Amino acid sequence: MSSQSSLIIVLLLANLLFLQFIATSYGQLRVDYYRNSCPNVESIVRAQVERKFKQTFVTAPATLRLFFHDCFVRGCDASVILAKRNSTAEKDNAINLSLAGDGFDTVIKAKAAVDSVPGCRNKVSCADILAMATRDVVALTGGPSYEVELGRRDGRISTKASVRHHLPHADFQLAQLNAMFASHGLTFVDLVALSGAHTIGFSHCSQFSRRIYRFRSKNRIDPTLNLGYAKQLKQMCPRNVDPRIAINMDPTTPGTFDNQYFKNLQQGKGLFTSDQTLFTDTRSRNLVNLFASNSTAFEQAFVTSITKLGRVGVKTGNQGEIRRDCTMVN
Ligand code: HEM
Ligand SMILES: *[C@@H]1O[C@H](CO)[C@@H](O)[C@H](O)[C@H]1NC(C)=O
Ligand SMILES: *[C@@H]1O[C@H](CO)[C@@H](O)[C@H](O)[C@H]1NC(C)=O
Ligand SMILES: CC(=O)N[C@H]1CO[C@H](CO)[C@@H](O)[C@@H]1O
Repeated sequence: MSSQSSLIIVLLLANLLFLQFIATSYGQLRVDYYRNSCPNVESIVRAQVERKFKQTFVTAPATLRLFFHDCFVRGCDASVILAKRNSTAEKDNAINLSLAGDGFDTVIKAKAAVDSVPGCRNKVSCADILAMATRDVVALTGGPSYEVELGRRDGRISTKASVRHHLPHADFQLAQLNAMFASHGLTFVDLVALSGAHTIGFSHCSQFSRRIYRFRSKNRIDPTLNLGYAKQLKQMCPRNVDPRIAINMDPTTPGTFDNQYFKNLQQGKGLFTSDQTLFTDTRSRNLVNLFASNSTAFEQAFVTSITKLGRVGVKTGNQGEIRRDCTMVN
């Protein structure tokens, strides 16, 4: 072998080693990430989530939505939980005004429980606790159980301004929703499956009042809305309603994580434009029909998609930190 070709081989090997190094330092999430450092972390988190869920049902939708918002803004790094005294953090953005406090509280209580176990202290990230708590609330409300990937590190940056272009709005149509999900590496199937999260939880009237009172700036009701449902919505959300009033997003089985959301869409009972468009638009209608008719298909798709959501922009290895207090950088 010439010295030139052995040099090439050495360089190739070095290159491989370097690639390997990059692969491990950016890492992959793993279900058994805390096996040695905090082996009981999942049961510790679950016990706290169950306790809080027994105190208030809102624990479930609030935690699930918090996870979504966290992952869509700067990746799943618990940046949404950071607070700043001057109200310039992500959670201070208007769109987060409606994030129920119980989601934050769930993570903070679970973190305290984890850190009360001496071996686990300061070993488990707030981002992972939110991911575990999300899995737990889905199961607690009757949804599928799944293994949750772990190993996320917490971010150090949270700004109000970063929220604007990263979260979808209730008046988005399919193309806008698709574009936003695609920008986070999520597909059209992920969009439809994850929207099924609206099978639990609450919305303030302002999110859809245009659909029942001023559709396209006229004194009209959105024609894609079921008329009977629109009338009920008007009763629950009269003009000049108290802005704190929130109503069930799934009018049929509000307390259960099931595929009723998709059946509602078939009947024109999607609360937001962003919900109803999934059925109105023929490009996604077949998928809605599938999830409406086959709850196993929905549950499998949801698990796949929420696992993908949990990988969006994660920080691993030496990136970020393990926050000691979920509301503050170390
Ligand atoms: C597809 C685009 C989406 C849009 C436009 C959207 C929009 C909204 C809006 C406007 C609310 C009501 C907020 C309020 O008035 O309090 C809401 C609630 C909620 N969203 Fe979404 N969302 C979307 C996707 C998702 C996803 C992917 C998830 C989770 C995987 C999710 C989970 C929830 C939950 C659980 C609630 C209820 C929160 C509570 O009761 O505290 N949403 N969403
Ligand atoms: C708000 O506080 C943070 C630190 O908590 C600081 O980095 C930021 O510059 C402040 N922003 C304003 C507008 O004062
Ligand atoms: C429902 O979906 C599951 C999972 O995709 C599939 O295995 C099953 O055959 C479907 N059931 C029906 C009745 O189509
Ligand atoms: C849950 C939560 O922290 N909500 C905050 C959202 O932002 C407003 C200020 O813009 C705060 O008053 C809320 O407490």
